[in-house]
Amino acid sequence: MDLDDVPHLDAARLGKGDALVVVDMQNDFMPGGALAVAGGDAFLDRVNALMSLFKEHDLPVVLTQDWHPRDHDSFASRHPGKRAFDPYEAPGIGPVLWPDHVVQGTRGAEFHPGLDARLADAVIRKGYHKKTDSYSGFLENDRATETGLDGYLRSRGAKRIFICGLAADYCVYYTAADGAAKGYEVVVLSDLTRPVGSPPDRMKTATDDMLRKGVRFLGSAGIRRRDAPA
Ligand code: VGL
Ligand code: ZN
Repeated sequence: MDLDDVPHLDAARLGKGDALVVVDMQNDFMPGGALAVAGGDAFLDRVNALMSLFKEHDLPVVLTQDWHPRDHDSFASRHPGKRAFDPYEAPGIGPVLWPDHVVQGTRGAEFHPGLDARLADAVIRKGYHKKTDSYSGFLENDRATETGLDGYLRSRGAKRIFICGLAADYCVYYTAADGAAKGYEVVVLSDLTRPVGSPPDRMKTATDDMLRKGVRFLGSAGIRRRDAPA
């Protein structure tokens, strides 16, 4: 199923135990970037407003930051004869290879200047082990190595996490699926994310899997303040 066709919640009222996770809103994933996601910069203001709203409620706001060494094994440039977006499967790498992106210390790895990163309580970096990718904000692609996000959210008392950011069919998808597997109530903000779209059916498969795993979907306009009238 496509993200637009998925059944959505009507609304969600913010309260104790809620947290916001903003995934990989970095220059390289924005239009013009090394691994550009179409429309990736179209909802920065909404994300800023949402971060402010969570802060007002004293609820945790976490950013994830994809953060690769310059010779990361997920880069097609490391594999002779391969090109970006070519299919490739190896332990911790795949299902496709990527253009070089979010290399540590480069401008492409920085958060988009339109994202107000001052509003975040914590930044969790991921993808820094050369031989293993990390799509999920929780677990690397070996499906075992923790990033620390779960520990952070748990120690802040989070029970329900709202997820937005890039990209819908990779890092948002895996973060949502892993969050659900770890026992969080997971709500993906479907208007505040966009897919890479490679391979082409990727978003459909990802959406079906999120549904199977109990992830729920909401438009960000459905988020209600704690004290809003019913
Ligand atoms: C991502 C592909 C490679 C993402 C990161 O943020 O979704 N996708 N690295
Ligand atoms: Zn990456």
